[in-house]
Amino acid sequence: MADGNVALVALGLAGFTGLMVIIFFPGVRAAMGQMLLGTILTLLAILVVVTMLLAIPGYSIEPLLRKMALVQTDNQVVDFYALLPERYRVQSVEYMDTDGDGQQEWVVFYQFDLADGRSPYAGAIYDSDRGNPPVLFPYQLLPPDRDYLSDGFAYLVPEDVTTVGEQKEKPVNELLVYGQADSTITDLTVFRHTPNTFEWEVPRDDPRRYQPIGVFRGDGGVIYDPVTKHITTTNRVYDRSQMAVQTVYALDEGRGTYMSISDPKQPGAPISQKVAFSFGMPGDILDTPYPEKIVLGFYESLGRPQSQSYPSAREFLTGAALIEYDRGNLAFFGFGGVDGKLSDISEVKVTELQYAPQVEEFTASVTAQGQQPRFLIAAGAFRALVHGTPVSADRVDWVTTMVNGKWRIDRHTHQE
Ligand SMILES: [Ca+2]
Ligand SMILES: [Ca+2]
Repeated sequence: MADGNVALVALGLAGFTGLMVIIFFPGVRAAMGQMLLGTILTLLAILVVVTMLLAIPGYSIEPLLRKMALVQTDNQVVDFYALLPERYRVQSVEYMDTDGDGQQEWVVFYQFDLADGRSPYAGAIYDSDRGNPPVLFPYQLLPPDRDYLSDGFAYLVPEDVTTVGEQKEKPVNELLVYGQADSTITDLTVFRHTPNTFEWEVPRDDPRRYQPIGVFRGDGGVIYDPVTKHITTTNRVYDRSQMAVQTVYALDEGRGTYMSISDPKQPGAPISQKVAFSFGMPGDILDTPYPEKIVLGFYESLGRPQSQSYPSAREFLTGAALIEYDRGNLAFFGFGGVDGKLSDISEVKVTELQYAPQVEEFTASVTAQGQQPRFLIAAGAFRALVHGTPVSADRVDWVTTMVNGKWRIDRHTHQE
């Protein structure tokens, strides 16, 4: 019996027992009557409140957010819900010091509608440190190539990324603006406060007061590492095999930016890039026929400590590959000209991985088990450490074959 059915039967029995008690015990019946009355009154009260809320035209959760935003801003109350025209739907207001002057500003994230029907998030920092009397002026938080921050929920995290352009005694946090869709951070824009007017001037936002020094997107995630200041993006590329390209960018410490010198609208060249599993290597990897997945699994297992959760590098292999693996033939696996053993290899990074779906099942091989489908994979470039020294490996083409119910790889010899 399903859990739900058991619960229903239990509920039925409880109801029946209750009914019997009420019918045969007058004292209990009187007490139950009071409880019932209380319950009905409570339900009625809830009904009245809900009806009234629904009846008020334009009622939404907004007044609550609005109240929270007002509470957050101490005694300096600005109601951005009233200030902004209706097409800017305020989503959050925070009150923090974003320019290091000891005074707090308002960080306002809002949504607006694009012609294509999307409602992305945009943001602005409202400051009142200019003008006499002061004006409340919005400084936009904008990436260089578009007029919004993210399609997902946006929020700001202050973080000291760089000190370039700052006075030693007056450090300023940079602003990390994340965009999050479902549970994945898909956007990260890093802003640096750059004074653009003198205190006695009227405020303006051209050039921008908060300049983007890093703009990153990744449909599989974007991560900032506060220790190395590296930013890693994950972009899914081989959807069928849940594989992604992971790209790592480093801060240009001298210039205080992640952006390229030649094209300030783009991040500079990454410091490393590799093909990886979007969600880590699947434990049942040898049960799936996708050749790109098995080749990546093999190279990830090569030079990695043995684990209970994954097959060892040897288990990925069949045929000549298995024999050469046992002989420790590095050249067979692409490491030609490298002096060492397979166990000397560590930190293998697959930098390119191609598969050729159009030639899959190009031939059926005759094996001891009879005819088996075979799949062709061309593994592109990869890098690794041998004795701790980085080496680039030669391209190796692989074929997958089903052996004893598991998918395995052997080198493709171009003789078919
Ligand atoms: Ca401030
Ligand atoms: Ca700083």
